Amino acid sequence: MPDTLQNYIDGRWTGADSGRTFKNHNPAAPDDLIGHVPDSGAADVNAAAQAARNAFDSWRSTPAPNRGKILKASGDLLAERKDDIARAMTREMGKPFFETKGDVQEAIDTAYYAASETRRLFGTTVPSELPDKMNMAIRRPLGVCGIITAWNFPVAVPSWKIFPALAAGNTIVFKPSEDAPHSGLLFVQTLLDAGIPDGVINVVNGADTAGKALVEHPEVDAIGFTGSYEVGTSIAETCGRLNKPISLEMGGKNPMIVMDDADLNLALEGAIWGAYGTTGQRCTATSRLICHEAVHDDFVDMIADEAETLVLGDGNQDGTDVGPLINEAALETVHRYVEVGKDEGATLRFGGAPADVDDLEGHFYEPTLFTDVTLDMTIAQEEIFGPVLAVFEVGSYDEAVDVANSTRFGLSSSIYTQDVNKSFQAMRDLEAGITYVNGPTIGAEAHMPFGGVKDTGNGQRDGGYAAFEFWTEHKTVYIDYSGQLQKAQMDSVDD
Ligand code: UN1
Repeated sequence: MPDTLQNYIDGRWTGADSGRTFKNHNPAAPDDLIGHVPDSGAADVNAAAQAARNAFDSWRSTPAPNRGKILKASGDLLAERKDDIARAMTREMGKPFFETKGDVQEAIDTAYYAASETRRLFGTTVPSELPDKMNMAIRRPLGVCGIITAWNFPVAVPSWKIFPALAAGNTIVFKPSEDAPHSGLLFVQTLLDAGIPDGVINVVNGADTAGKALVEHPEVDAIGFTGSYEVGTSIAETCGRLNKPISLEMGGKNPMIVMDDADLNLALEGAIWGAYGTTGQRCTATSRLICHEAVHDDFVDMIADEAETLVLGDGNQDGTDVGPLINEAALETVHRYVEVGKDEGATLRFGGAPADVDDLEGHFYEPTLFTDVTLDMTIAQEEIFGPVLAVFEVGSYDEAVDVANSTRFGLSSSIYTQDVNKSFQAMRDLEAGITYVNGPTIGAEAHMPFGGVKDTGNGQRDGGYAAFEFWTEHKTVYIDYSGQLQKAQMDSVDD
């Protein structure tokens, strides 16, 4: 008997006001029904936003280190429940157990990082222009924050936004992805068990209707979004009209450059896990390999041999390397891109078809590689979000950088080289929010800024102190202890 999942509003588990639900399946075995999920609408969002508003005063007035204690306890409890949450996450969204454990670990790291930051949350004190006067700027929370996230990192990515937002004194309405609601609920349940007070975090499940109502709700002061470019920019338009701050993390088309002097065995592991890990369903996935002509043929052969050893299957089975795509629509999209790649003249070196996996009806797709890719091709430009690697052959570092920078996205990037000068040039030259040297394009750490340039984002960052810069605003305070009216501009005008 599958579970009925619920919303969490004002300290209570509840269904959608309309009574409507949708089904949540295991992508490795679609007959495995995980649960019925509330299909929420404006009434549910309204109740959640009001609850978050009512809880805001008391939460923001709680001393920040006390908020930090609850976040620390959340991290401890996530660590205790790590395997259980990871098992449920694998069942729900398909990536292998070793990867879902990593997903929960990112949330644990973020909890500890955000908890520690509650003892800093530094503002600034600066000298005044005037005698007997002090100036400072302190950080304040934004208010009620709406969090809308994708299914591929269903605990880590919400945690990147929710923990710093809570640490800073905001309250939350969280809409997990409709493709991974169970993981989101297990995450929130853990925070509640760690002591987050009623109303401080609320969960509204659903799809576009719930998301739209959340963005438009007048009590929601700011939005954090991770997902597609199309949805992100349409939300941003609404936020622009309503004058709400928004932090956007959207697509990637992440290049890995392999130079002629690279350690090819090291680069091989990076390419395999960057391109085919998580079935390519990361915004940081390595989707373009830019190979120096001196090593191109050998390196492509190495990838072909290694990719053959990858075991596709149910991520909860020992030995599985690569799980399914998230749903049927994703499988169709990936396959369509592969067909377009062939039509436009790229050479399909291996893969290129849905994969049969014993006894499983899931949405499996073969690890796929195209060579002879040129910049004008669709597979060179668009985010496929599947296990498809497009290989370019280049003659020089400058050409490699030109190819790397010739997309509209700019999230992650990587270069494999032994040349220290080339490494530093790449750090400078690659148009991306993240550059790895001798590592794949994946593997962000919780206390570092995470996000991208160009069409990947809007200048905001998750992760590290940068996240606090988004989830707080400054209040500037002047304290005059001279006992008289001092006029800064007038007194200094003659200087
Ligand atoms: C994402 O795909 O949205 O750096 C996030 C990484 C992971 C996070 C990916 N830690 O690849």
